[in-house]
Amino acid sequence: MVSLSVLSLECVVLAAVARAATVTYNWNVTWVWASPDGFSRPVIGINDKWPCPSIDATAGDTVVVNLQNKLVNQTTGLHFHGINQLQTADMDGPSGVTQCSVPPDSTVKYQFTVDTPGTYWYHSHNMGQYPDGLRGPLIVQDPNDPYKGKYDEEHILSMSDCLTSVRNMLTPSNTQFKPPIPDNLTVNEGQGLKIDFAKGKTYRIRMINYAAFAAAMVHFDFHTMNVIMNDGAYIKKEDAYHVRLAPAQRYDVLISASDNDTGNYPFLVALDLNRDWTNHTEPMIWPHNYTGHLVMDSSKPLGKAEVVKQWNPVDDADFKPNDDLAAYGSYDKLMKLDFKFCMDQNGYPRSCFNNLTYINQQVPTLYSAATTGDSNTNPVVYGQVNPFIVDYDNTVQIVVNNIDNASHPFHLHGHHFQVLYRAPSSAGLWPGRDENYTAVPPMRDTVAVMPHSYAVLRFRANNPGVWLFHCHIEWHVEMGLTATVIEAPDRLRNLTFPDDHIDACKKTGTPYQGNAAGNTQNVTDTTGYVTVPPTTYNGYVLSSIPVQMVIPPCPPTPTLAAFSSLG
Ligand SMILES: *[C@@H]1O[C@H](CO)[C@@H](O)[C@H](O)[C@H]1NC(C)=O
Ligand SMILES: *[C@@H]1O[C@H](CO)[C@@H](O)[C@H](O)[C@H]1NC(C)=O
Ligand SMILES: *[C@@H]1O[C@H](CO)[C@@H](O)[C@H](O)[C@H]1NC(C)=O
Ligand SMILES: *[C@@H]1O[C@H](CO)[C@@H](O)[C@H](O)[C@H]1NC(C)=O
Ligand SMILES: *[C@@H]1O[C@H](CO)[C@@H](O)[C@H](O)[C@H]1NC(C)=O
Ligand SMILES: *[C@@H]1O[C@H](CO)[C@@H](O)[C@H](O)[C@H]1NC(C)=O
Ligand SMILES: *[C@@H]1O[C@H](CO)[C@@H](O)[C@H](O)[C@H]1NC(C)=O
Ligand SMILES: *[C@@H]1O[C@H](CO)[C@@H](O)[C@H](O)[C@H]1NC(C)=O
Ligand SMILES: *[C@@H]1O[C@H](CO)[C@@H](O)[C@H](O)[C@H]1NC(C)=O
Ligand SMILES: *[C@@H]1O[C@H](CO)[C@@H](O)[C@H](O)[C@H]1NC(C)=O
Ligand SMILES: *[C@@H]1O[C@H](CO)[C@@H](O)[C@H](O)[C@H]1NC(C)=O
Ligand SMILES: [Cu+2]
Repeated sequence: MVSLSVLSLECVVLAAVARAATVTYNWNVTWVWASPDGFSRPVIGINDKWPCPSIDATAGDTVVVNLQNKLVNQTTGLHFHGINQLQTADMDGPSGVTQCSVPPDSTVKYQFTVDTPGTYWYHSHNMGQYPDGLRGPLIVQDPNDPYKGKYDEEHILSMSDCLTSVRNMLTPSNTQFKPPIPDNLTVNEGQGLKIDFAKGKTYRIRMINYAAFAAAMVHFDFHTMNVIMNDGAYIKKEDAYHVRLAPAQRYDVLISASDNDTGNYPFLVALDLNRDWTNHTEPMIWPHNYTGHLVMDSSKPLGKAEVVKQWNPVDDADFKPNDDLAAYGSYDKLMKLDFKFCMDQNGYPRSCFNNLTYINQQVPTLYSAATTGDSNTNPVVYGQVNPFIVDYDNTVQIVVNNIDNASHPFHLHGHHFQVLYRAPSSAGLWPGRDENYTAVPPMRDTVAVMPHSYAVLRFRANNPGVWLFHCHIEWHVEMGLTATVIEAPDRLRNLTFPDDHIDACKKTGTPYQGNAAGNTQNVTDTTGYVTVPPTTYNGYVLSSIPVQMVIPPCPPTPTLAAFSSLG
């Protein structure tokens, strides 16, 4: 385990009030046949089952996941989305960042404390792999829930888009940066969700968007949602008729069965593939709708969801944090990120921050920070991972200028950030003046930035580690839309890492010390750095499903035929 010299006061207080337990999961990552959208296909599951199980813990608990990779010839790994990993930066999970990817037949242990209650999720952060199925809920219960007593039951409502192939996106011919378009939509990894709904009861619905590409709109017929939490941060209760979840976002909402409720109430989830849902002058498409039901009387018909003529989701930038925490004062460090699509040296479509695309290096970035001594404050040692060095306790302002014509959801690891301002579509670039920001802004871990516009975020650098900031559209991650926060490098020197994590590197001959290329003698010597993005795309490798998967009987379907033609 990492041991850092910092301890957050908040964390100590929380840990003291909760009776901390350890919850342990022994998971083999395995291929499984499933048919989430009616077509049978191999997916990545856990212990030969899919959907993947949830991690259930209480604030203050220690979570242990013993993960064995049984994917035969694919690497893997897990990231715990939204968990701050305070003092356990090496447990965050992204491959090439906080660990080496886990080779087949290897086991690694993840161990960390969950100090902040809320609705989170875990997913592979390796080779664009989570759209193949390796994802699940991570729920941290709160003994001191401010909404305790305000609801009777809770349910998870996850949603995902379904896709068959992404390879055609990452070819030189794709000069328009066209994304792969989802074929369908699933809720709770399947179809036909019914939630029992009883008079007089209030339900907490924990919504999680697992999608690789699409946002989702949600509406409940005849029932108002009271949003109480966004991305694991409590907000003051806010009424909503529609909510929009960008990929990776979560909302916890309360829904009450009123006294006059008698029937069954449909709810609608619609994939939002539009560039800009706020721009009503653009034609909108809604190609995939899903209807589920709140069921009060199963002898009555379930009913069809009402047609939503225009989606008007509640504006999450207007939410108020429940703890009234004011915006952090003036910042010490500015991370200004101009995002646009770009081309690499080989003419492949990529995504750039400040004209540079993220390129995975040989040595995981955290391992470089730990083994390059005083030089770890020099961005040169990390290679082209768009590194930003911030000092301990700095207030950091992130400005994202979205120069693209679609909205993109940006996610920061290791922190909740404040959303000081999200400018409307077509507002242009950040003017460089800090004016008109929200005094008491909402906090979350993923924010949708509008097209041709910008957002201003702040966080307090009180969590030494190496944390990614990236678009959560999985294709854009593969295209390099990532920056790296090197937080408090002076406190990362000489960190030690668990043997099983280092063994994962040794097994594949991956260097785990020194600069980005593993140079330990002269850490500013950039020889061996990866400066050209890969031209073969290994993520989402449906074509490399091991042969033995084909042995179980499975009806030939159009989708399967598509798999085999990928090879
Ligand atoms: C989406 O999934 C539903 C339920 O399995 C299925 O009925 C429908 O045909 C699918 N749509 C497409 C476009 O594949
Ligand atoms: C994981 O696989 C190993 C064999 O490699 C087996 O012994 C073990 O029981 C499996 N664990 C679970 C939880 O299925
Ligand atoms: C939006 O951007 C895409 C990709 O850069 C481009 O193909 C498309 O023409 C743009 N659309 C508009 C309306 O500018
Ligand atoms: C129940 O009554 C309330 C208050 O009159 C009304 O707002 C609501 O729409 C009713 N619900 C249904 C399902 O008719
Ligand atoms: C989905 O629902 C919207 C209305 O909310 C409708 O305009 C659209 O045609 C529907 N799409 C399909 C494929 O049924
Ligand atoms: C990116 O490149 C463009 C065109 O060369 C240039 O105008 C712009 O200033 C560059 N942006 C940054 C942040 O370096
Ligand atoms: C809305 O879309 C239209 C057509 O693409 C575009 O011309 C206009 O600038 C957009 N408006 C805003 C506010 O983004
Ligand atoms: C702040 O608001 C004022 C008044 O609406 C406006 O004049 C000014 O341009 C705004 N500043 C920024 C940076 O948007
Ligand atoms: C880190 O280890 C090196 C080599 O053992 C040692 O010289 C240095 O003092 C250590 N630094 C810290 C901050 O402990
Ligand atoms: C380390 O490498 C850099 C870049 O190649 C070079 O400029 C520098 O002189 C080297 N330092 C030593 C001590 O060799
Ligand atoms: C995995 O195995 C399959 C055949 O079983 C092969 O086609 C594929 O290339 C392999 N993938 C990798 C990444 O080695
Ligand atoms: Cu994106």
